[in-house]
Amino acid sequence: MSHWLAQPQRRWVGVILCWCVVFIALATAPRLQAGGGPVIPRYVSKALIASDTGDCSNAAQPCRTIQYAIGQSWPGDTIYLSWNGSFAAPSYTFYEHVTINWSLNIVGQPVPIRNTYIAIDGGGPGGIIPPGRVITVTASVTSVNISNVSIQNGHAGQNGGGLYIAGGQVTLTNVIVQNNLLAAQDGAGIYLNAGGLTLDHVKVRENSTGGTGGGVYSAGTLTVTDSAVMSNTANMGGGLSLHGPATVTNVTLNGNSASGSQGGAFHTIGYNTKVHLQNVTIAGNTSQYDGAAGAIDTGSQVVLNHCTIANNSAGSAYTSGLISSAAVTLTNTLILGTGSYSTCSGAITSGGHNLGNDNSCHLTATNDLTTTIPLIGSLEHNGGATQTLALLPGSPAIDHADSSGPATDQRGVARQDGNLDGVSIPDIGAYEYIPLHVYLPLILR
Ligand SMILES: [Ca+2]
Repeated sequence: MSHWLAQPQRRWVGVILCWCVVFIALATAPRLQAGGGPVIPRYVSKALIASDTGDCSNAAQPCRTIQYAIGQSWPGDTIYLSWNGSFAAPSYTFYEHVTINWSLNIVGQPVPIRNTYIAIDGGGPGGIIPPGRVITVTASVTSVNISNVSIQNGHAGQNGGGLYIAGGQVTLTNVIVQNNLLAAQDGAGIYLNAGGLTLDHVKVRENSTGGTGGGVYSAGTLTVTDSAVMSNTANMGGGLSLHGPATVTNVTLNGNSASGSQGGAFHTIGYNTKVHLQNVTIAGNTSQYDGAAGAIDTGSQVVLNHCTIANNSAGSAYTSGLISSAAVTLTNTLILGTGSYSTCSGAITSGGHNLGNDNSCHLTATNDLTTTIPLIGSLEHNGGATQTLALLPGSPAIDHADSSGPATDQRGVARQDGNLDGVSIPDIGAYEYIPLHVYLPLILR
């Protein structure tokens, strides 16, 4: 009996069926970078039971390395870095060089216990793995969120010692970026090449390079909130090196140093770059080179509202506060220089209600105070997420600002009536003075 299809036709049907099977198999197989897969939690631990087998989705059988778990993940997955369970050694370190190629959430667990944390460590000089960058985020990501970890001891021979971001939107929450080291490249702590970076409740501290940007080098869009940039060093831009737009709110930059020039706390480059600072404290930063600004050196449009700039220093005899070669606007800002040289130099416009210790900051607008002693305390924890410089009783900054700023100060304290005259008026600077209320005892009749 002959088949209803001739031999050549049967061969073609077979080929088509085979391709259909292949197509269906491809369409239904997990595609790691194509997106659209189910969001699955992945677990990584270095407890004894952990091993790099399976897909890391079973919390009772975690994987051992972050990079293996990333290889198992789908875009949008969350990778949990678990605690090892020991109260004797609650801090926990993953020694790895991690590359993130697609959108992910990486969460350290638990939330830090008494100042301990889970760390991702790049090996550093003399570390237990060869030194390298800690985390690389490639340009193919859309969104990466990293929380509750320390990114530390990166030691790369390229830009970005702790974290390099090629593109996408990256958010760090409750993260410490510390002790990352470069020889002469840029962005010892973090290098943002393009895209956006948000830092929320982040400490960027003690990162160092002989290049530019000790804490963060940003060529993208940078947003910093409720965070501290402290004790970083670089040749230029000790704390921050800003080459793109930035919004900095409720932040302290302190103890950063530029060994060459251009800004102990931060510098900006690019006239069309706009940088906004609000409720920001800039204290104790240094530039060691003559002709450089101890605190801020700007080549961009920088707008400061309710900032406190004090106790910064520069070279043997130069500007300790602010140098502007572009356009800076100061409003409700307290700026106090050190040494015998001027506090400010360059193009500065007053938006009013500022306080300066000399006449160099172009404070000629409504209600500006010049050659005024501000009466401030030293940098310390006064509440809120960051250290601040408190206004002392009787400070002329109290109740002398306007209401163009936010309703709260850097700590989250409401702007209020400081001299108890019944009128609520904000104070100059990042700190709002809380008056001592005296209640007379009730007289019983
Ligand atoms: Ca007030």
